[in-house]
Amino acid sequence: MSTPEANEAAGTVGTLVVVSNRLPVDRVTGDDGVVTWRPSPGGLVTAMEPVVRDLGCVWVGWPGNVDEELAPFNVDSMELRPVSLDAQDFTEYYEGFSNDTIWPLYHDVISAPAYHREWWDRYVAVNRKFALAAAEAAEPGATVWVHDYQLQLVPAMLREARPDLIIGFFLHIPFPAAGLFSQLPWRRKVLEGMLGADVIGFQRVVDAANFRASVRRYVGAPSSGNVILLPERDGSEKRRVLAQDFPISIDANAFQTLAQSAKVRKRAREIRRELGNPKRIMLGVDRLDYTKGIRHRLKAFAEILRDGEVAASDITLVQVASPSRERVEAYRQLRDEIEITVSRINGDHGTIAHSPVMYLHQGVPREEMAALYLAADVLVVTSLRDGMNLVAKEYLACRSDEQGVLVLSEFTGAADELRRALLVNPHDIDGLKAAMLQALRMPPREQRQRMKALRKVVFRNDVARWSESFLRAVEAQAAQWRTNAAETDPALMVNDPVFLSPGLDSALLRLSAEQSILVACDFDGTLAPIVPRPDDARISPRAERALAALNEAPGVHVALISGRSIESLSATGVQLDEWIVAGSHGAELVGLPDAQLVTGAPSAEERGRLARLTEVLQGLVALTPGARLELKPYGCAVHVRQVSDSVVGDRLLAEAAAAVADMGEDASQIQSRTGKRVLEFSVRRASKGEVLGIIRAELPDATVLFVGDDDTDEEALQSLRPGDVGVRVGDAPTVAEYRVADPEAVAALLSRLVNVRTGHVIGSD
Ligand code: ADQ
Repeated sequence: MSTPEANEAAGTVGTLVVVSNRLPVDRVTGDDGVVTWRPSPGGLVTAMEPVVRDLGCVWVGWPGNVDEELAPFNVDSMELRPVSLDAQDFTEYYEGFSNDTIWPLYHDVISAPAYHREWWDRYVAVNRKFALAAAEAAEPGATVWVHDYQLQLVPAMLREARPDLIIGFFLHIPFPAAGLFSQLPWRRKVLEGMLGADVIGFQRVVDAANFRASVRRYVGAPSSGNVILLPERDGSEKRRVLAQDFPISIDANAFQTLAQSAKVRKRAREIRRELGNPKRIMLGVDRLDYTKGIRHRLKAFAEILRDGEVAASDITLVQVASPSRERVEAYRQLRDEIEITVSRINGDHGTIAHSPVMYLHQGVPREEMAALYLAADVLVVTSLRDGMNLVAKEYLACRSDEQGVLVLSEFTGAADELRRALLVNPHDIDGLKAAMLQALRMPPREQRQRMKALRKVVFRNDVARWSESFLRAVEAQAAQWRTNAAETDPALMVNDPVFLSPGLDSALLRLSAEQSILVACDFDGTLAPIVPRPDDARISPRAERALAALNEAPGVHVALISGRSIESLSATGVQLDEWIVAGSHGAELVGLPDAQLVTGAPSAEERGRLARLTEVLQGLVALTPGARLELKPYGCAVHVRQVSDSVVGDRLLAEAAAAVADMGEDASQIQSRTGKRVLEFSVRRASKGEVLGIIRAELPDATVLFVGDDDTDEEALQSLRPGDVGVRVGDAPTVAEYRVADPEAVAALLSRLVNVRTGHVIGSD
């Protein structure tokens, strides 16, 4: 059982009640016939385990056998409340409506969904059983967390029975586009069932958006950002429901620790040996499900062997496919097809000594899985549609050696976060083959660079953070509803004190709907207010929070494009690690997915020229009190912001320009730029426009928002294309279509983009 203190820390009231189709335990019958239960492996359990371990909970679910009445029992820190299902419940509610109607429909109709009225009736009846069991288990005012597509009606049924409860619902699988969802004969009832919750969590931004669109269409309830406003019959407001993405993750540390254990490392070496020490091991781990694209993976693999791109004797594809839903016809067929294909590949390309595909139709214990992850040079995830895909994250968590390559389908929720994986469209077999070959041939250095970045994402966003943020949102939503406090009204909070012009606001709305966005900003005068001493410049906290939120949002990249050197940007304290950063007007560039593009150190020739330039300018600047020479990796800048007499300052700038023009052969190789009370010289030709071009070549699908305040930003603004949004800060002449007044307005603009893209609110400071 949970302790009140622990629950308070998580923001929940009373004991947390979790409701899911299956109880998270498996029955073990000992030799003496005594039945015990142990926590079972698998998607939801894996994710919830750390939360429950810390908090304890009551868990309501089906124990896994039909026609069995069991009294509540305890396993570890969980009190388990079994819900009994009979054989017909199992066939019609579970195999039928859940796995042969909702599952294929929500996975974009990869297999045709079947619609049967008796399945639906049974689904309603079984959902009621679960709701009643949860209602009985929950203490007054408790938080109930309902999971997944089998129990979509439970939230509303539970609210009706127990209006005192705080209810969260999380959908582990995708939510389809309104056009597909509209097929479901009981679409409105399903939406109303889910809307019984205070918070509805989805894996991806697009799932939440799809849901809100269906709610608008079939329930007639509008939304403001991520908040759905449920009307009463008379049109007055009844309740607010938050429908937002909460991408699930794994207990990354636990996987890492497991993979670092001597036993698992030894087992990984053993696996390699047992496979005959092939040069490369490729791994696939899935439930045997048609959504996982196993056929596509095998087809691409077979073609690589057929084309002679890789010798069959040099490679083994280990495919672990755990048995799943074996009584549903589509799954039976799939198993047959896969097993025929595997035999065909091994028949065509194998020898007595070696089979290129090692196929295991079985679940694998977690330790063995960690050893497989360690042994695998490449993990291939080819889902045609997948809510998240935890296998991809587990692989990354296990690879503290920073080796190994992840080939990842862009149709997984994980692809929204894991952008440095080799992303593939599994329907494009040629593209998939190319990615597999790239992965198999990737040099260790590039593996390390990618793996490092990918692991960062998994460790930052682990399952503890997932559950905490979900439970916090549930509690906040409920508190707000209870107090009905105007100051926490999200609709009011998005009304920013800074007014953005309607034209710019609609440009942001249009931009936010793009699949891929690059938000590129200048620093001084744009994100950071101009201050007398450049060293004192600081990014506005609100802009920093907004950029961090944008950078975490799927499909959004953040770039800083500044005249400052990267070192000088870092010295202001701004956190650059996660962003693309172009310094020294683009002469320096870091953080692009393609590490090749990261700019190297100055050449010997550039260093020589820079030394001569510095010498000339140092002499001049020393003579003018208040003037300062800033040294950069590729140039130097003469600052006169602190020269008290502006005429003297201007004269120094003119003298500096003349002195550099006099530098003989060097002069033609030195580029100069005028900024606000600063004249800059660079020994490497670069411009903000050019560097923006380099960045966008790496992100070819991105639509760009560029914000800058300086004349040097005009080069970037000029390079924008139709559909991009250009914003100039201040009132100087510009080619930009939009203007804002100052860095405070830039922070408001970025916050607005966060709100319309993700529904999150970044308040003003
Ligand atoms: P699943 O479709 O089951 O989950 P996935 O997220 O890849 O898919 O895997 C869940 C867990 O099962 C992982 O911990 C994995 O290690 C384990 N697993 C998979 N195959 C296994 C095997 N052969 N042997 C042993 N263990 C195996 C659903 C959704 C996903 C979503 C999760 C969690 O379909 O999209 O990521 O829920 O929300």
